Formats: sequence, structure tokens, C-alpha cells
Amino acid sequence: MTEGNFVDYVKLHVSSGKGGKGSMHLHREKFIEKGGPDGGDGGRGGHVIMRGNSNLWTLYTYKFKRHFRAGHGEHGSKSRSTGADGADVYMDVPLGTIVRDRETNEIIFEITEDGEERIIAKGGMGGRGNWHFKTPTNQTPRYAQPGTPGEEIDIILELKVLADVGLVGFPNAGKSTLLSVVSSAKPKIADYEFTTLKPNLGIVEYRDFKSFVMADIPGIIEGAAEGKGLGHYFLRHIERNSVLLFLIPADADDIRKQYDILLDELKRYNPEILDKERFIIISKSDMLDEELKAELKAELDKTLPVDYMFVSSVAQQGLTELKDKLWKMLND
Ligand SMILES: Nc1nc2c(ncn2[C@@H]2O[C@H](COP(=O)(O)OP(=O)(O)OP(=O)(O)O)[C@@H](O)[C@H]2O)c(=O)[nH]1
Ligand SMILES: [Mg+2]
Repeated sequence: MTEGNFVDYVKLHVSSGKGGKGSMHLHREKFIEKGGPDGGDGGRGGHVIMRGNSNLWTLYTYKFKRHFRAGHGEHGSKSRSTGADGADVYMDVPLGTIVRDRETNEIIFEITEDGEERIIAKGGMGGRGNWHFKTPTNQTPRYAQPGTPGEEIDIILELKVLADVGLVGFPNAGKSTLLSVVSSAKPKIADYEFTTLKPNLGIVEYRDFKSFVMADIPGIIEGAAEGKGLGHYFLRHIERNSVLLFLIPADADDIRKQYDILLDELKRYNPEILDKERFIIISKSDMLDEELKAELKAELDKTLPVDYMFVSSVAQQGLTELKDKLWKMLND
């Protein structure tokens, strides 16, 4: 995914089809003087149906199409022929989609499974044709039922992102690069600071079709709380995340100090952010040879207050272990 296409809230209008009218018809044929009633039933109106689709990650398609209308049932006709049902409309939504009634704001249902189908607007029933109403005393009923109307409702779709990881780091730490190697997101990457100006979200596909969302945000610098760099306005994008993943490059002068600065900026923005679980990755660790790594490890084991791991996005080192670790943190 690229910048700006993560849609997690849309307002829609849906309406189902009305049922077709039953037919009022009397059989007519040469030489048969009094044919009986033979009007067929009307068809059912089409439903509007929500369907879970595990290949979808956002409500993006609903940004452009806001009205969903199912087909009307056809009317019944002579010779007891039933009208065709109105066409159903399927709305594919990502798993974790909550459907609300816009008027009451109440949750109508939530779609959680792939292939799960729920009717959001039920099609009207077809009316019964006049032959159903034939009785001993009324052999030629001149009456047939109309179809019942469809339903119409204003709804809100909300996508609840189930588990998130937010990337936190100085500019140029390699956040966007990491996102690009663990997800199919294609954020802009460059060798200068503040390459990322808007948050990017990527879906990290994990063993056995599991997945989680990772948010890449602009870099943070000391003084962000006072508006330095890009400020900290965009930190709201990681407020929802359950795990904060700090990236500090292996060639940083003082890793512990960078960590403290980052933490302090987060705290100034919103102290509650510090209640989240934290994990550190030492990024660009392909720049370290084994000896340097061992030395650094001995030092970090003593100085870093939270768990950490060496990762290289470029050399693809430590990525699987990182995903395992994050998955564990998200699900514990
Ligand atoms: N050697 C090495 N370089 C890396 C690695 N990951 C990223 N880089 C380089 O570091 C530079 C910055 O990478 P980005 O991913 O754009 O960094 P960022 O943290 O998103 O930067 P901002 O968006 O400015 O905050 C680029 O030149 C990358 O090629 C890595 O694993 N190893
Ligand atoms: Mg970036």
C-alpha cells in the first residue's frame, strides 16, 4: 500500500429490492369457457449481503461507491409462473469490519470470518398469485398479493485493525525500508531525513495466513514536542498501536541515548503511549561484522532497558525472528 489509501471508516446507503407482485390472472383458452385463476407469485426482492473476504485490508473500494441497491423481484404472470428473484448484491469487506446503523450508531454485526455472509438489507417477499386464493366459494378470485417493500438503511462501516505495530525512530533510521521488506507496502525510501511525510501502513503477512498491521511514521527528533522536525502531530497514528517498535541504527553514536530521546518525545506527546509494549531493533546491522556485533551486544545487554534484536532489512537478516517476536507480543 502506498500513502493515503488506508480507509477504515465509510458511510454508505444500502437498499434491498422489493418483492414482485403476485399475478391476478384467469386462464383463458378457446373452448374452455371458465378457466380458473392461474396468476403466479412474484419473485423475492434481492438482498444486500456483506461477505467477509480475507484478501481485503481496507474499505478503500467503498470510498468511491456509496450506494448499493439490490434488484427488485419480478411480477408473477399467467400459467402460475413465478417471477424471477431480484439480483442480490454482495459487498465484500475485510475481516474485522463492524457494521453500524447510522441513525442509532448501534452495531448491527461484525464480519470476522472469510466467506461469512450476513444480510444487511433483506429483499421484500414476492406476493402470492391469485390461484392460491381459490376457495370453494370463490372459484375466480380477482385478488393477488402485492410484494412487500425492500429495506433501506444508512450504515457505517468501520474497520477495526486488530493488532498494530508502530515504528518509532529518528529520521533515516530505516523505518520505511523495514516496512517495505516485511509487507507489500511501497513507501518512499531515501538517504535523507524526513523522507516519510505521511504515515504508511502495511500488512505483514505471517506464517499460516496470519497477519498484522505495521505503521511507518515520519522520523522523530529531539524537540519534536516543541515543533522541531515535523513535530509530533503524526504520533496520533501510533496511539492505537499495541506495540511500539523502536528502530535505532547500528551506527548510532549512542544507542541508549537515542532510545531515551525517543521515549521522552513520546512521553511529552502523550504519557499514556508509554503504557504500550516496547521492543527495540538495532537496524542496518549488516554494517556490523561479527566482532563488532558481539562487542555491541555485550554493551546493549547491560544498557538497554527493554528487549532488542539485530535486524538488517537490506541483508534480510532477523526478519522472521522479528515477526515471530512481534506476533508473540501482540497475542500475549
Ligand atoms: N545498510 C543498510 N542501510 C539501510 C537499511 N535499511 C535502510 N537503509 C538505508 O537507510 C536510509 C534511510 O532509510 P529509510 O527507510 O528511508 O529511513 P526512514 O527511517 O524511513 O527515514 P525517514 O522517513 O526520513 O524518517 C536509506 O538510504 C536506506 O537505504 C539496512 O538494513 N542496511
Ligand atoms: Mg521513512
